[in-house]
Amino acid sequence: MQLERLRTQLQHAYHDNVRYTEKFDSAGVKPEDLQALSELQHFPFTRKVDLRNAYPFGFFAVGQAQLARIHASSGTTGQPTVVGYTQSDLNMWASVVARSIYAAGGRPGMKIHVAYGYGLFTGGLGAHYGAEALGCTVVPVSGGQTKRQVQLIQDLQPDIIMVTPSYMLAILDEFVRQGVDPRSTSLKIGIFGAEPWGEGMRGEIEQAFGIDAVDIYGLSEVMGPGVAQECVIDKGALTFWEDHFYPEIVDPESGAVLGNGEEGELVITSLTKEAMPVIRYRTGDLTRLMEPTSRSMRRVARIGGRTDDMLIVRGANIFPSQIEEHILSCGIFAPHYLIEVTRPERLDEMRVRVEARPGIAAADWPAAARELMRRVKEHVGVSIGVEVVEPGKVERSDGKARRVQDLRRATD
Ligand code: DLL
Repeated sequence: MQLERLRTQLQHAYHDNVRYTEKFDSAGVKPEDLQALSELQHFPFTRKVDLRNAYPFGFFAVGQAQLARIHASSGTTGQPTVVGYTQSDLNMWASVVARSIYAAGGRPGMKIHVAYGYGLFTGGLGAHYGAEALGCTVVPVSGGQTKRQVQLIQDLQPDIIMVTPSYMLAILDEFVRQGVDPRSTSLKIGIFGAEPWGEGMRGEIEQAFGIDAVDIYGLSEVMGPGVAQECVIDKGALTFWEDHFYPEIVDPESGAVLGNGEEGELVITSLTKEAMPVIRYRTGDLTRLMEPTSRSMRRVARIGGRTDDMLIVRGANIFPSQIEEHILSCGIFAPHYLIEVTRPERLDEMRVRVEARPGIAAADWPAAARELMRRVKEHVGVSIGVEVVEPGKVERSDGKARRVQDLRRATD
């Protein structure tokens, strides 16, 4: 089925979008050349910069009148990219999100509080229509107004919340501030994504709310949330919805396709999209492919970082998620932090500003800071400075959190 769909998708891209015609022609490949899935590796990559250069509609493969909706990527790493959907694309999207919610433990009739942002960002509306397609009751709250989020969770009694993990932490703060026990709510499941979050963060959220926290992955260029989903009965990796999205893992440097189990950059080809087929899209996300378990499709490991948020500090490669794991394993610090990288003289310096958990005496901060420095030095291989601040002093986000401030570029 994948092969058949892939051949049709390549035909559609090649014949209905001039940029793909040019790309395929200059690589000397034709859709009908493809006889086996593995031959996809001979087709050219599509990169974010290609989409940017074609801003806004240059990668669309249907006429405007056939478009049912337009979204745009969050633009966290530059100019946004615009993406389009036909009605059939929207139906497919809703069906994979419905499947994702089901794998997360959701069932028809359950109530879902959606606190992903509604608007051009794909999170809110993507979750919304998937939840409706599954037969759930949707509460379309969107992000922000944290006090009201807490109120609505208490009053409307949702079973599931869909939100970025960092905004879930802001909601947690608000529960604590109001003196309401977060374990007393009706919530059973949280479906978190749109940014990296590690096992430490999972433990933090599951414990605080008494819920199952599962991971949802996706990106606007490919569709939005619901490209892959962690099953609640089998946490640790995400089932990739391979009937609609074909995954490859490539070496980020050479672009060579890597084997199952090897860590590299995730490349995705859509199999059934109409408005904007994507062929070998370089996601920038680092992961590896794994064998299926509870469901028949292959899985991907949780995404700990992107090729472009890897920090190179004094020659060492570091992902913010690595620092996060050590922050949380200390037991003294809250999951609110900002990593600042500077180059005051000729050498890079990395400083972590992190909040102490409420109730930890300030007298205990210096020892905890030293312990964090020691662990990071030992396990990540880099010396850092640690500044411990009071609870609430690190800026909260109501969407994707900003974890890194790299001030080196300004001084280069
Ligand atoms: O973030 C779509 C989405 C919405 C996914 C809600 C999940 C939930 P973009 O704004 O285009 O789309 O950003 C996509 O976010 O390439 C990853 O780098 C990152 N990302 C998304 N989900 C995860 C995840 C949405 N579960 C970019 N873990 C992707 C780690 C994630 N990173």
